[in-house]
Amino acid sequence: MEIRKDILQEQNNKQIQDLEDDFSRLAEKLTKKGVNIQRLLQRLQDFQVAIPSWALGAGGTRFGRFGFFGEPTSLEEKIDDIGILHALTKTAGAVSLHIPWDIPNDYAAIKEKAKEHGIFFDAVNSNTFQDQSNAQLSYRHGSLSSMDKEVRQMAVQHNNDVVDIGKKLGSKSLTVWLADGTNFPGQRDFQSSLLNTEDSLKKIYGHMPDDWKLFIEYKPYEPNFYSTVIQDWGTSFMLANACGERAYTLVDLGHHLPNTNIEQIVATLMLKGKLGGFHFNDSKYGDDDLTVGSIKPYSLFLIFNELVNGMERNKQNPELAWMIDASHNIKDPLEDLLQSLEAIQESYAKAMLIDQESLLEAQSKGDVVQCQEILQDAFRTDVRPLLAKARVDLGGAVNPLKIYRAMEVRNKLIAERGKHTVATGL
Ligand SMILES: [Mn+2]
Repeated sequence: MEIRKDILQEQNNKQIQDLEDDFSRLAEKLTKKGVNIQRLLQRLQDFQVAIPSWALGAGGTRFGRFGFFGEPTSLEEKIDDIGILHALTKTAGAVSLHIPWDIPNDYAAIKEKAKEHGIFFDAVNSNTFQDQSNAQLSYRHGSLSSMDKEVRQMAVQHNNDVVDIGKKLGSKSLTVWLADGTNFPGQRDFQSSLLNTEDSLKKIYGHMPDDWKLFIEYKPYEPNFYSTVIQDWGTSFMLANACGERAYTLVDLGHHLPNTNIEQIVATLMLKGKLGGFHFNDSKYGDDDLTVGSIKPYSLFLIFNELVNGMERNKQNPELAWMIDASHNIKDPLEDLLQSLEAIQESYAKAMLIDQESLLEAQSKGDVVQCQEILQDAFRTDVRPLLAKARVDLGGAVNPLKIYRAMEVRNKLIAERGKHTVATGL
C-alpha cells in the first residue's frame, strides 16, 4: 500500500480552491499584524516528528488489548505505515525504534526502505522494563538501578547493544526510560538505587559515539506505584549533568502528575541548555497516552510557547528530538497519528503567532489582562489553512484524514496483510 501521487493529486484538486481562499484570507490578516508568512510556512515544513515503531498497531492496557485490523507485522511494514503518514502530512519524516521489539533483520534493506519514504532514524529506545525470553537474569527488581551487579551489567549491555543497532541505521541518540522503582515502602534503599542508576548511565554514556546524545526520561509512577528511581525532571537533570554535556532531559507530556506546570519545566530546562527530547501525547489522569491535543489543547499551546521561545533564546540546547509517544487502544492507529500530527503542528503554529514583543511590554507594565489577551489572540486563531498550505506545497494532502478515508487506506492494508495481524509493541 502506497499513497499514489496521482490519486493524492486528484483528491487534493477537489479541495484546493477552498484552501487557497482560506489561506489568502488568513495570510492577509496575519500579514497586517506583522507576521512573516513565508518564514512561518518554512518552519512548519521543517518540523518533523518521529513516529515510534510501537505505535502503528493497537495498544492495550493491562486488562486487555483490542486488535486493530491490518496491523503491520514486521519492521518493514511499520516503516511503510509511517511512509503513508509522511506522504499525507509531510511532517512524519522520522522513525524511532524500540529495541528489542524492532531489531532489523536486514539493515541495508530497512535503510533503503526508509529512504524511499523520506524517513530518517531518530532516537533509539532501550527496553529494560520486561524480561526477554532468552534472558539469563531478571529485571524483576530493577535494571540499571538493581542491587545485583550482574543484572546492572546486563541492563547496561542491552543499552549498549541498542546504541550499536542505532549506529548501523544512522541514529544519533539513545532514549532511556527507566521503569525501575518500588511498590512498597522499605522495599529498596533510595540512595543506593539512585547511585547505581547514575553509575549505569555513565557507563552507557561512555559507550556512545562522540556525536551521540543521551536522553533521560522521567516519570512519577507506573509501572511501580510507591517510588520510581527517576521520578521527576530534577532527578533526570541531575543524572544528565552527572553523565556529561551530551546527556539531556527528555520531557514526556504524560509523565507528570495532574496539573503539573509542564511549560515551566520546559522553560527551566531550556534556560539550562538541558532539554534534548520531547514526547507528545495527551492525558486526563496520568500517562494515558491519548491523541495529542485531544484533552488539553491550551496546555499544549502554552508548552509550545516555551519551546518556540527557548529555540530562539537558548541556542545552547540541541535541536530537539520530537516524537509521538501514544498508545492507540480504540482508534485506527494511523488515523490517531494523523490527528496527533495535526494537533502538534497546530500548537506550534499558534505559538509562533504570539506577539512576543507586545507580551514583553505588557509583562513589564504589569498589565496582566493584556498578557492573557495576547496569548489567547494567538490561540484563538484558526491556523489550519496555514498547516494545509505548508503540507500541500511539499506535495502532501490538503486534508490528510479526509484523504486517508477517501482512499480507504485501512481496507487496503487489511486486503494486503490480512485481518487479524498483530504488531509487536505495547
Ligand atoms: Mn515517552
